[in-house]
Formats: sequence, C-alpha cells, structure tokens
Amino acid sequence: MAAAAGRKVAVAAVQFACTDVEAENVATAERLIREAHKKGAKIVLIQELFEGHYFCQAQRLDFFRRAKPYKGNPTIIRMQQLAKELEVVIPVSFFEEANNAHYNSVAIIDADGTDLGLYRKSHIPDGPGYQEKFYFNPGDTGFKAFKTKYATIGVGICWDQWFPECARAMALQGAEILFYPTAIGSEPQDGSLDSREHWKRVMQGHAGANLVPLVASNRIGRETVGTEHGKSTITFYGNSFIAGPTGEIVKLANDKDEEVLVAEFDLDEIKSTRHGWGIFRDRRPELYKVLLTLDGKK
Ligand code: PUT
Repeated sequence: MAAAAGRKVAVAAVQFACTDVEAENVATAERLIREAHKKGAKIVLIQELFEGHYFCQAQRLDFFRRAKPYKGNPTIIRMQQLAKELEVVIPVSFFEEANNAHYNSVAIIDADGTDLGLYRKSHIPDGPGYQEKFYFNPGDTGFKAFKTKYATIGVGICWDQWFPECARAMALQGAEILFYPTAIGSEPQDGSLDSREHWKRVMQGHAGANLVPLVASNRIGRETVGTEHGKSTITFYGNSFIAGPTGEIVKLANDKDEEVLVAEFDLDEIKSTRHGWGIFRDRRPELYKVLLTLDGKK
C-alpha cells in the first residue's frame, strides 16, 4: 500500500565567515535565518560557536571569558525572539559556563520561541588547531531528541558527527532529522590533509543507516588566532549540506561563499520507508554490549 503524503518540512543550513565581533556574527546569523525563512525553511541550522572566531586553535585563559551561562544568555534570548517572530525552529550553538564547568552546548529553540532544552557536546576533540579539551568538559546531557513544532529532531555538535552511536541514539529516541552545527577546516599541522569528503561521507552514512535526513552547517573563512607558540590559522571549508534519507546529498554549499541551503522532506513518507526497510525492526541490541566497552573486550 502506498504511503499517504504527509508532513512536509523544509530545513535549512546556513554558512558564513565569522568575524571576531559577537554582535556582527549574531546579526549575520539573523540575516541568514530571515533569508532561509523567506525560502520556506521551518528549521534553520547555524554553524557551531558562531558568535566568534573558533578560539580552540589556542589554549588561552582569556578565551574562557567568552563563555556565558545558559539562562539569560543574550544570544539565545535574541534567537528566541526571532524564532517566535518567524515561526522557525533554531538550534543555537554557544560556549556555556556552568559554575566551574564549561560546555560546548546547543539550546533548541522551538517555533514559538520556547527553549526546549540543552544538548552538551559529548565527544570533545583534541589535536593541533582543534584543542577543545582545554575548554570544554565532556557533555553530560546524553544524546537527545527534541519534539519541535515541525519535527522531532536530534542535534549533535561537530565532532559528534564522526560517531555513528550518536546518530543512532538520536534516531532511536525518535529523531526524524539530524542536525550538526560544525567548525572544521584545514589542519594546521598538515597542509596536505583535507577531510571534507571524508567528513561528508561519514554523515551521509548516518542519514542512510537511520533513514533520516541530515543537515550539517559549517563555517567558511580563514581565521588566525594568536597562540602561546605564535599564530595559528585554519581555513574553514564550508561544504554545508543537506542529505536525504538514503544518504544522498540534495543541497551542497561550496567552500568560499556565504550560503543558505533549503530542502524539503515529507517526514511521513520517510517514516513509512524507514519502517518498511526494517532496520529498526531487525536490530539486535543484546549483541551490541561490546559497544559499551572502550577496548572491545566483553
Ligand atoms: N571540529 C573538530 C574537527 C577536528 C578535525 N581534526
């Protein structure tokens, strides 16, 4: 029996070059969200830590001053007002201070401006140029699915996107679309390493393996940050994209231009396909206990 056409939802990924001035970046995010709304988008994803430069290139104490508490965060409040005005859902990535802890977090703002809650980044990278462990505690919220006006969504943050367990956990809780705000580009220690194709393919796999659309938003631009050993530069490669439920890329940005990507999905039709394909029926969680170990030993 053919599935009836149902809930059609347009989603958007925006990408832009950040300056290191918070007010400018928040204004750019707002402008691009308005543009996405004009194109029909109902859920709009902005890139990771969009309020400023990607400060994790350096281990600097002064950068902790960029963190803000979740409650009363002015950028989140502004995005709540915008979400309500446009009736769009906005996941808002920010650097969170919680007493003596710090998290790389995202607040999920529903289309009436309600803050549905927080997800804190679980997988924290560490390496040349991406020294996030210096700033962020590993997130303690666990993977979540948020019921928004238009869809139940899962939001992972950047490095989370390399872990199929994160995508699966969100899908298992009912996430119908996965979102990943991101900051990734060149590798300061190895100019020949370009991960953009790998980056896309891994997430396309999550979309296909869970039969859900997936939206990734990444910044563009060349950012130089002063470090304790001199200057460090990353060129962020954009390539924000929207994938469909078989992992196919339906919208793709380039590595240079500010962009607003929009794609529409019929979530009821996708749900029907997902159930028909049988991957959630045929799971064998009792055989997956090894996934709860670090070294593969039972
Ligand atoms: N955002 C983290 C990316 C790490 C790339 N080496």
